[in-house]
Amino acid sequence: MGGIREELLRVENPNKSTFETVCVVGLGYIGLPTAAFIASKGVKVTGVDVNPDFVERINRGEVPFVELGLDNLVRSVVERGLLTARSTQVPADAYIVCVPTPVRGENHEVDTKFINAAVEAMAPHLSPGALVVLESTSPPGTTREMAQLIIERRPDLSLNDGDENAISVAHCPERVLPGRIMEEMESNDRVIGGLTPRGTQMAVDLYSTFCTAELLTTDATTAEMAKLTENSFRDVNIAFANELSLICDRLGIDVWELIELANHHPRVNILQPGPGVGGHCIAVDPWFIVSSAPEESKLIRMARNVNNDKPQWVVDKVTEAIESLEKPVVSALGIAFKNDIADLRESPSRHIVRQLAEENPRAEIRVVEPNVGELPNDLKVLKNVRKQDLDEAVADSDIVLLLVNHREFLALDPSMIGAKTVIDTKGVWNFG
Ligand code: SAJ
Repeated sequence: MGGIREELLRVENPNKSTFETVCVVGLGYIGLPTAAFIASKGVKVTGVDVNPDFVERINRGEVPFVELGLDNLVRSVVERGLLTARSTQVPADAYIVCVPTPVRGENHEVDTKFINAAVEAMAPHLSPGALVVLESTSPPGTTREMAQLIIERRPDLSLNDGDENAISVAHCPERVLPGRIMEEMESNDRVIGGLTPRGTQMAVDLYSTFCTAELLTTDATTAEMAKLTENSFRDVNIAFANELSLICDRLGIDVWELIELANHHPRVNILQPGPGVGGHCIAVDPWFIVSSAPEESKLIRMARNVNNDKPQWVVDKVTEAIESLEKPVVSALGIAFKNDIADLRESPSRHIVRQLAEENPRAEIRVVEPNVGELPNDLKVLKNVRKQDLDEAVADSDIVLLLVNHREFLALDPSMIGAKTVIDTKGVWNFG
């Protein structure tokens, strides 16, 4: 049954565009590469962002954040006149909404204010036949609510396939891994769910302009849930690894050796413990499932809490290690949310540095982060925190705290460590 259903869900990639103009709303980590990939296929793309600095820089062919290889693509489509950034929306055949969907409040509900603002600005430009795709990660039901908002603003339009004045609406969640966007944008399978069959088919046509992988079709609500499920799966599995790291620390077992051994079993594949889970996706999306079905989401909620508690556990470990030192110096290696990127959002390492400095005012924290020019403001304001180069920071410190497995840290010369205390939250060094 499952196999047959899967066959039915697959849609052949027609690889041709029926869209002459596309408007991508939100030019962040997802919107900008999406806009650039579509433009690279010869479609005229307008990218829209509320940040005037982003608009200016993109129109100069620059990428306002770090993503390997994206700068060449953006430069080329901007130079060829295929991608133009601006601060207001324009009439287009298709719209792709890639704005943030933060969580808010104690119940961790979604805040749709950016989607709503995007739709308010879009509504006056919509014509019958247009397609609107929501890419932003959202709780089940959000795409339908977005469509209803459009109709409230434009009662002259319809959501029913076949009506002369119909527009189409679909959800197509992004799935690319920051740091590998250039490869994954084209080659990751996509889940596409329209509110109507025509919405699904139009979105398949749009994404097939640049995505060479399978375009799997379903309804909008299942597509929304699929994305949340993927990230929750990872969160739950990382929580398992993080919980193991606490258990092993208590029992005097090397958790990384343990995981390596257990992973030799043909049906076991444990992820890696770390200082916590960061980024704007895995640390956030599971809450959308919890807030949609709080009674039933016991494991998903627990996993979130396990991962959220890990940074404080690391802070406590370092605090314990510096207790006997009069003027302790700690080198904190990495404040990005994961390796080899410059993204500091929801970063457990950044949180650990802040907490450590605040809880231990007599300690000096030397932060090493090769991927950013300067410290973010929340760390800059702390008197006992400053940024330093790797070699100097390690040489000056009593405790070396590895928080992110950046390539520069993996290559550290073990002789630099000597008799210093090492707290390796990623299990990448073997200096013992
Ligand atoms: N982490 C661990 N242990 C691991 C793996 C990851 O502690 O074994 C930590 C990382 O250090 C980081 C966090 O988890 O702090 C998340 O990193 P990640 O590389 O697992 O994922 P993201 O947040 O960069 O990207 C995820 C991806 N989702 C999945 O892998 C299911 C990506 O495909 C999504 O597009 C992205 O979320 C998103 O935008 O939703």
